[in-house]
Amino acid sequence: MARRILMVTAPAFAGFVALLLSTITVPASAAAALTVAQAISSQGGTGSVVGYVVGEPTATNTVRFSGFTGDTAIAIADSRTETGTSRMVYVQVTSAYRTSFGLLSNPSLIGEQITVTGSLTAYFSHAGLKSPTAMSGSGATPSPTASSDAYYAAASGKSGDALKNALHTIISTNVTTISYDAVWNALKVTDQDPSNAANVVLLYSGISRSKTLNGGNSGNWNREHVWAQSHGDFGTGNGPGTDLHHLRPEDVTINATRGNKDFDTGGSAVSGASGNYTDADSWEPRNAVKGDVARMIFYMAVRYEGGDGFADLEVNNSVSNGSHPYLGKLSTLLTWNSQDPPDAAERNRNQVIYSSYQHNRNPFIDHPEWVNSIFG
Ligand SMILES: [Ca+2]
Ligand SMILES: [Ca+2]
Repeated sequence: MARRILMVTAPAFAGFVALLLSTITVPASAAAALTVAQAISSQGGTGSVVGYVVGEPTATNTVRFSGFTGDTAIAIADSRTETGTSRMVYVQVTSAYRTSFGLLSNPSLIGEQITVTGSLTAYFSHAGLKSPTAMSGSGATPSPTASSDAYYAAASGKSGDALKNALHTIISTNVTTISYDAVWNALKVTDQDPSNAANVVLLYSGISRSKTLNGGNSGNWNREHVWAQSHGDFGTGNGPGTDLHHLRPEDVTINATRGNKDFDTGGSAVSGASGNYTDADSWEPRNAVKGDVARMIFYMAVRYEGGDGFADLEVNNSVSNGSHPYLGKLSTLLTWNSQDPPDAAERNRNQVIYSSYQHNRNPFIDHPEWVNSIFG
């Protein structure tokens, strides 16, 4: 049976895991689950704890948020964006649960809410839960609501321009920018192929290519600016030109073919990038990343408002924006956001950028419905 599972495709396997998780339930007789904060302050005895999977503990004060190394321990917290280890419970994942709950095997579990039952006792010399007798998950990452997620608290109840302004402040505060050179190594983490840790997945072409083939020659991959650099002329200094939320690995030749075109449907099939189309003034990415592209563009329009030495980037309905700080086509991008909602891989990428690099999030991956509130 295990061999058969390993042979099915990755999406089918994810679906199987989701189905598996959704069918494991805590016995009805179990007492109400503790929050993580309650479990930290009531160590001793047995109990159930509910929390979001945030990482893999490897030492008392060390939790990996990406690049997972094993299936034997996970960290859970009351907020899916938690990075402080003092607000986490470390959960021992015993052999019976590793296939479903180990992060090396299931990196897309990051952000998922789970319930675990076991001994509330120290693990890695840290507040913990060991020897689990039950572990269950919702099978899907719940979209955080503004009321439940501290990160978006200032956006609670807002819509339209007020929501845009609140999100701009949230995603521009306490941000770490990285250098253009550092982008190379970051992309090797954020865009790692889930089925081959030696490779990255190229955005438009979908090709899995060796991480070591980064560079500027034919056959290499390089750093594609999804919001084309010339639309606002922001260059490659720390800022929009190095913002990982819209930088993706792409084949050098495909990147050059996209150039600085706006996004829209139509044109001729692109050689070497199946499912992509282009004409003189626009680029249509493959279906699997249409929504990803739209949400990257909407992020950039909210993140950059002209107050930090860079142009105010905005989305419009043109496909002839040239060097203006605008990118189109708005109506098409709205459709793509709806057609291709965020999946586990896109959410995981957002989490990795947040926890390991920039410490800000793309709100439209967490809340795709905010796209229409602001831009619809
Ligand atoms: Ca997608
Ligand atoms: Ca803007």
